[in-house]
Amino acid sequence: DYNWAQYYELDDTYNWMISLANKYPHVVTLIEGGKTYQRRSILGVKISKSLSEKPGILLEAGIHAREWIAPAAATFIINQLLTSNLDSVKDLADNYNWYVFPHANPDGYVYTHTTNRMWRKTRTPYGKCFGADPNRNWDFHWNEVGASSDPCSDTYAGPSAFSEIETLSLSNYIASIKDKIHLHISFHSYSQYLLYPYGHTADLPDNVEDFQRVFNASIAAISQRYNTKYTGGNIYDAIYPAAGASIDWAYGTQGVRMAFCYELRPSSASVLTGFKLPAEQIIPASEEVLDSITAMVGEVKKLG
Ligand code: 0X9
Ligand code: ZN
Repeated sequence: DYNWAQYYELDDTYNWMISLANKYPHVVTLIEGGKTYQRRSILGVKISKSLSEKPGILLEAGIHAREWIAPAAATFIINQLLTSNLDSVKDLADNYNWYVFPHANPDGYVYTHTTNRMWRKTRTPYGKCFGADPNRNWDFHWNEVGASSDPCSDTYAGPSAFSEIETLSLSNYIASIKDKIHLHISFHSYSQYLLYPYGHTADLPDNVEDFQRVFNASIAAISQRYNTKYTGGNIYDAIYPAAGASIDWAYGTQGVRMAFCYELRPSSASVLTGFKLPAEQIIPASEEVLDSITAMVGEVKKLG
């Protein structure tokens, strides 16, 4: 049975999501963030415990194919929202509508299983190379900084903003529900950072004091359980300039006032091992990020 002691292939997780929709028909709805270049579905679940309108939280993971802990943590959170008996988790499930896409880059993820574990991008052919970086492809200050115009680069921004059908169609889905979304969360790995806009400029978002308050509560909460230290801040200063990321687009163009990117475990490693978080750490890494999101949602709620 599906569990969090191992990493799964795309179809295993999609079949598990389909089984959830069958098991919890009044709570789980399958949603589709569009199709990929290779015609796979970008499958998501909406978790909604009643028909009344509630604030929405959007969680996308797996934009980068090799960051396997990201989709694993997203499915862990889906499962907890549906099965946990803890009051703190039940409150999250009862009081919010969740829109979760564990695999924002399915073609890339399949490729990391079949051919190249270190693949990052989409699989769109561009001359003799493949793929654009789907976290440099969103239409907000696209390709201004921290991205490449070389199709063979791992940070290739693509020939134009939203050139990738994956980012175009997922962005269209998000745009269709933007007024309901109070918080957008993106899961990546690795480095143990929590990041907020912007990536294209050192200028801070106009509500940076709110961001910093939510950030502080979120990184305090993530260390409680296993003493795991996260740092971060605005992306430009905390890691590096990078334009065209999903959370910057959500914040900068959709009016989503709270948008964060988690760079999950491990803290640091060589690129060869950093993306290969041992499967025994899926559960602790996911538990602590759910602790953090619980605190994050509580702080966001206080903002009104
Ligand atoms: O470079 C990236 O896209 C992310 N790091 S990763 O090692 N997972 O590739 C950082 C993205 C954060 N950027 C913004 N939120 N703007
Ligand atoms: Zn990433």
